[in-house]
Amino acid sequence: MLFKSATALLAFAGLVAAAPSTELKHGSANVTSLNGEFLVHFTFDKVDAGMNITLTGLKGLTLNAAINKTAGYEYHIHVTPVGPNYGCAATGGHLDPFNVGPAPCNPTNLTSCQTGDLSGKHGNILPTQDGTFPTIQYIDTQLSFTEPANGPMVGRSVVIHNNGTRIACGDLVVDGYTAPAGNATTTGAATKPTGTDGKSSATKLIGSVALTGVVALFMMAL
Ligand SMILES: *[C@@H]1O[C@H](CO)[C@@H](O)[C@H](O)[C@H]1NC(C)=O
Ligand SMILES: *[C@@H]1O[C@H](CO)[C@@H](O)[C@H](O)[C@H]1NC(C)=O
Ligand SMILES: *[C@@H]1O[C@H](CO)[C@@H](O)[C@H](O)[C@H]1NC(C)=O
Ligand SMILES: *[C@@H]1O[C@H](CO)[C@@H](O)[C@H](O)[C@H]1NC(C)=O
Ligand SMILES: *[C@@H]1O[C@H](CO)[C@@H](O)[C@H](O)[C@H]1NC(C)=O
Ligand SMILES: *[C@@H]1O[C@H](CO)[C@@H](O)[C@H](O)[C@H]1NC(C)=O
Ligand SMILES: [Cu+2]
Repeated sequence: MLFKSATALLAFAGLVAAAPSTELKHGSANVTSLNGEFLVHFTFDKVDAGMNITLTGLKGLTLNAAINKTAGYEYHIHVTPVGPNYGCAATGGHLDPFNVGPAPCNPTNLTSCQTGDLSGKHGNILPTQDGTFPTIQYIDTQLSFTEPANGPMVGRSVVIHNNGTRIACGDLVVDGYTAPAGNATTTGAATKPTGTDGKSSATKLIGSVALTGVVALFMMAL
């Protein structure tokens, strides 16, 4: 009798739990600079092993740009959405629900990596002559649309840097996700916004003065 009712209760609980939720399975981001000269399309698909991520480089990551070409482009999931006019500064720090901090990520030891440090774990994007690159694809085992409770991958943004400077950003839009009422930003805890670029703001200012072209235009827009 007890067994029977427990089974019924479990079945009922299962129905209740399954019915109202839209499963979050797919997200995407168009990461661009203000003037649109720089564009990378990201997709995020939930798979058994984690998150299947693709980057399609549409334009702008050219060898001709006034950037540090050796460094290539670092990119991360940042905690808050992009501000008005592609305000990449509004995106806060890296998604870091386990408070790893900005120390270098060792991709063979994921506990040393911030969850949102995608290039730390999977490598920087390298510039090419025409500014496009073959699609990059990998599976990240740490990211999830629902876990951990204090730092899921919803309500976030993706930011691309060169040599620490934020050069492009875009909101990470997850199909079926609605931000909590009255809160268009995030659902969870995040890292401290300071220091995550590995540079002081004074250094960034000096760097931006030296840069020209798309990067300089973008920094002016900030
Ligand atoms: C990205 O850009 C494409 C093409 O303009 C558009 O269809 C899509 O809705 C955009 N996605 C996001 C998340 O903004
Ligand atoms: C990940 O995405 C790529 C590109 O869409 C696809 O070819 C591959 O089969 C996917 N991997 C898994 C495990 O779903
Ligand atoms: C890269 O960053 C370093 C250290 O912050 C700075 O000294 C250098 O000028 C930067 N280089 C470029 C090309 O932006
Ligand atoms: C360019 O970036 C590389 C790798 O981060 C760094 O070692 C080098 O010092 C940088 N060069 C300049 C001129 O800033
Ligand atoms: C992995 O990284 C963590 C955090 O930095 C560190 O405490 C731990 O010792 C590292 N493990 C190995 C095997 O290197
Ligand atoms: C929105 O979320 C942030 C981060 O969790 C929180 O600090 C803030 O109070 C929330 N705002 C509203 C209006 O709920
Ligand atoms: Cu970043």
